[in-house]
Amino acid sequence: MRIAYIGLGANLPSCVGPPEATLAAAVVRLDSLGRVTARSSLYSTEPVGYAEQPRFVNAVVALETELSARGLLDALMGIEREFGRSRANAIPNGPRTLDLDILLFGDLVVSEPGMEIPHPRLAERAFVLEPLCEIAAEVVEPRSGVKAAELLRRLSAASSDAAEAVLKMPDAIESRSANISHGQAR
Ligand code: PH2
Ligand code: MG
Ligand code: MG
Repeated sequence: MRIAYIGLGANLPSCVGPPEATLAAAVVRLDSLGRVTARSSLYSTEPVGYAEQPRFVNAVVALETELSARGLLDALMGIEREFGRSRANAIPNGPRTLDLDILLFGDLVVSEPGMEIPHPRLAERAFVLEPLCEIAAEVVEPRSGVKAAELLRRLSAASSDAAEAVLKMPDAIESRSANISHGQAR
């Protein structure tokens, strides 16, 4: 049993509604892969990497699972497809109905075609580090040996813009749509 930290992101509506509703529904699907033990707030974030697109909604969950890294990655891509994600003709870093990324998977380090764990751009992304620190500030990034809170502190020191572009959202919508409560669940 390992704990995976999964990054969720969306900036296009899906079959279940706006990005907030997609993320709430995706958390319920993630729970079927093991047990979601913590979830962050939703964050409204400025697009990174490709500017001409809507703002994203981002969040991070902790998932306890028996799946292998490859099994988890395949399951995440299956859930992305359920919510209308298509990789055909997609713009790199462009708009999407749902993105599910393995950020950390216990202390596992994997470098294989199509699968890089920890997420290679974790330390550069406030839209990932802010929600990750909300639920697991002490978790260690195993390549560097540095805690999430320290990665966020360094990023904020290097670029105050990055941190300012990430805004915590009020949680009225998410708690109406999902019965997995905020923070430490069950
Ligand atoms: N995902 C990307 C590229 N840029 N920007 C924000 N704000 N949030 C994302 O989830 C995101 C992004 C590629 O996966
Ligand atoms: Mg991504
Ligand atoms: Mg992805």
